[in-house]
Amino acid sequence: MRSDLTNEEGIPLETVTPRNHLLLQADGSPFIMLAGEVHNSSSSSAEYMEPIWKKAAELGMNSLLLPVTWEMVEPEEGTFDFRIVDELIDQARRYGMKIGFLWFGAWKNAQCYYAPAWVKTDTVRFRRAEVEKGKKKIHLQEFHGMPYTTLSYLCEATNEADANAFRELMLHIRSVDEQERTVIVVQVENEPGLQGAAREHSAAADAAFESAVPQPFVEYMRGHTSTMAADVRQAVESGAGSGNWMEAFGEAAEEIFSAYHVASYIEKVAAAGKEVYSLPLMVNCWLDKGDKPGIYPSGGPVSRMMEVWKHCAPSIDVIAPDIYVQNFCEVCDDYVKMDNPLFIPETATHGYAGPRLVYVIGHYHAIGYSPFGFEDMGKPFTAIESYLFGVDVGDPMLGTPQSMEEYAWYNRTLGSMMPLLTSKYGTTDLQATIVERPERDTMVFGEYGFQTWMKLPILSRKDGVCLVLKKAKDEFYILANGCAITPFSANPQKPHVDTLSLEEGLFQQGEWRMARRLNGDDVARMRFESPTLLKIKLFGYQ
Ligand code: N0T
Repeated sequence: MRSDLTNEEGIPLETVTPRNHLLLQADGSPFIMLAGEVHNSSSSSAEYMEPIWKKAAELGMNSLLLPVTWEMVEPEEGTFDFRIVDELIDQARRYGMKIGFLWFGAWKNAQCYYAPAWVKTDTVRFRRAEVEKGKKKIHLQEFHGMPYTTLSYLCEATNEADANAFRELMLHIRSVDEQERTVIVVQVENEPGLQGAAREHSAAADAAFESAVPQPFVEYMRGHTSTMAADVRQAVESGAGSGNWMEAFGEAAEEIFSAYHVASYIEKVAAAGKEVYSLPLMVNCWLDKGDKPGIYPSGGPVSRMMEVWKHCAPSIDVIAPDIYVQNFCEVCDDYVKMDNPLFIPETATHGYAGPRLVYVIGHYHAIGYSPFGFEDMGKPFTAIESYLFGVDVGDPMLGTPQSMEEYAWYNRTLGSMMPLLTSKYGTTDLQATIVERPERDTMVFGEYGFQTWMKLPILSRKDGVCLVLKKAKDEFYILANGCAITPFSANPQKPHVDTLSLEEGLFQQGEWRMARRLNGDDVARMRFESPTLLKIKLFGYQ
């Protein structure tokens, strides 16, 4: 009997706070995107996409994240061409899948790669950012001298043109898809922000930075310090409470200034689209890793600027992290503050991809998870991928691509449980543990609990994961891999537990189908070395 994990009312101490989890809908029901994001150039051609849809289907995915680019849909100002959008929607329907479109507008990885030629060439009307005084093109030292330029977040004309194109895109999607709803979410821009400096340095930017911060914004920031990153909070609290950006926000002023303007820009784009077709909208970010703003895109929707973004961009429903770093769970923790639903639009395709998928659904009740460049899953990593994924040859999980067979099993199994899973979202009836968090190896569900073991002398796996869903007070579904499980009682009146039945099986058309009845050694050890779905019934007694 373990009572240490519940409070006096018997409420588990580690609870899931209800959030806006059921945001995404497909075919009239809540939907978790078991997705993949294609490489940047794949979705510019339906023909090129054909085998990629096939691979997605083989991988058990239910949706894809696909770039739609400004340069392709508005090649000349005011002339729109949505053929590629229609073709992608047709393909998705043929494969029975949903789409999240990624609007590659003014920003793509903090640059303006995807702005149409008529925008790129009119540098007077569509001003570039001055990263350094008088310099619109610099070479980023941190990225091997990579040339860098981007559009100014202070340029009205760019903002209007971008918003107009996005409105046309959303209008078009509505006209072809409002009935079927193949497109269920849209990401506005991609990893926005400014690189090379914490803020722009044109004369106009300097003047804006010197002028008074809108007072309601200062007050909002001072009223929202409880969720802020420590250094941001300190800067905001030690600020003067009014005045120019430096006076109001001290050390954090330049990043907050950029976030304010980037978020306000994107709000205009998002609102223009939402007004004509109200789909859930998200933004994604290039993470900060303790480095200075400008090394990561300054003003981008990183968790340390989430307070700014939630205030300035109310049309954005989700702030989503692109996670290639190894402290994956810590990053997730940062992105569920302020009731932000967890959506991972990009992550690495190495060996942790599968267990992390299970964990984000079980623990964070994530609404979407999508390995990036999934069309290469199963192939050896390229040099660029090794760099991006932080591949460490000493860690076989990082050095090895995710097994496709296993990933497909996870997707299919989670997909088959969709209505059950979503019915438990926002409640403590759905929990998970993962090998990456050995200190959180226990789950309590009212009268019963489960202790999971992922590192034992006889079992030491790096992909251990366990998701538990409470079906009835003494009955549970368990999705497990690389772990051993011990059920226990959390009821002081009935401290002992027997396992009445343990079945291995799967869901078919929403019905549980037993494949094997497990007992004897299999109940004694309850150890699962390959992905397994179980149904267990427990009995507590004195
Ligand atoms: C991602 C992807 C794609 C220290 C990179 C991650 C995708 C974009 N950017 O392959 O380009 O479209 O959103 C940026 C992370 C850079 C970290 C630098 C390594």
